[in-house]
Amino acid sequence: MLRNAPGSDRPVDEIKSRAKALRRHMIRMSRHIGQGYIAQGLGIADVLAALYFHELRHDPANPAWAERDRFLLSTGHYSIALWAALAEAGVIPIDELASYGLDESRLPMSTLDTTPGVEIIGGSLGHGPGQAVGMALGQRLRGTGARIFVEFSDGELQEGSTWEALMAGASFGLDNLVALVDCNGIQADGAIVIDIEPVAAKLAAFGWDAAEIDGNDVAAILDALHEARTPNGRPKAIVLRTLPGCGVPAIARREKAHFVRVEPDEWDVFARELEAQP
Ligand SMILES: Cc1ncc(C[n+]2csc(CCOP(=O)(O)OP(=O)(O)O)c2C)c(N)n1
Ligand SMILES: [Mg+2]
Repeated sequence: MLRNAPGSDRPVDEIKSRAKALRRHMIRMSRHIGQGYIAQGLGIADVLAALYFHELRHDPANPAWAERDRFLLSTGHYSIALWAALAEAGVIPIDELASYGLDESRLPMSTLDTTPGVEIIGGSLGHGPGQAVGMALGQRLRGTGARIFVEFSDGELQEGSTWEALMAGASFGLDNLVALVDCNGIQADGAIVIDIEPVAAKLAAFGWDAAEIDGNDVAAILDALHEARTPNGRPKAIVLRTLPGCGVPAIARREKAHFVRVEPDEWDVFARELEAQP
């Protein structure tokens, strides 16, 4: 069964409730190990909900379907969000989420492509965009009509390989390629080190159709994804301004949000705060 074929109406409320379900999964997943890359996962939840429950042409029962659209998570450490999305979509069992980050788990803290639904190995930052360009070119040569969506981060915008890939994507005219640039304002120990702004203008100067939106605004995400379907010979970029910890104020307020360590009594607070969000 094919799901989420492009062209359907924009189901804002359904995507919001899917995003909340993803956040709920993530809080549960990290609870038993007391830590994880939770803030980034919560920040990117709205985008993944929009992709897996509206935009991507994919088949959860057959994640290796050759003509599927591909979603590449370049920031492997955001895996918690991908596991939640794949489970919610029915690609992996929801019960398996309890193994997040444990030895021998198929759901490690950084992605491995041996897990169903995962397109690339993440973790070594700066490699997703280049692989996405190769895949988009390959799918175009095969004439499958498949589109490639690649997420990468503001941290990765400080790596030369990212800009080489961006240049190549435009040079090849890959309008089946969509970059989802997660600008969450942090990189590891704190704020962004090298000034990367103005991101959207730089992407446009590199030949991409670039939009910039609030990455936690579901209606804006769906609109931008819809706009990115335009087959005009230029790759598409959506710059997402996301809030680390979005949906759980007690996490969003943390000064050090890159790797969150949690005291046992904080989990119930997180869960309550999430459910209290509209
Ligand atoms: C090539 C490479 N260099 C360094 C690291 C170590 N590292 C892991 S996450 C991270 C932060 C990068 O910033 P960003 O991708 O924006 O992540 P965020 O802090 O927003 O989660 C770094 C430097 C890495 N994984 N790969
Ligand atoms: Mg970042």
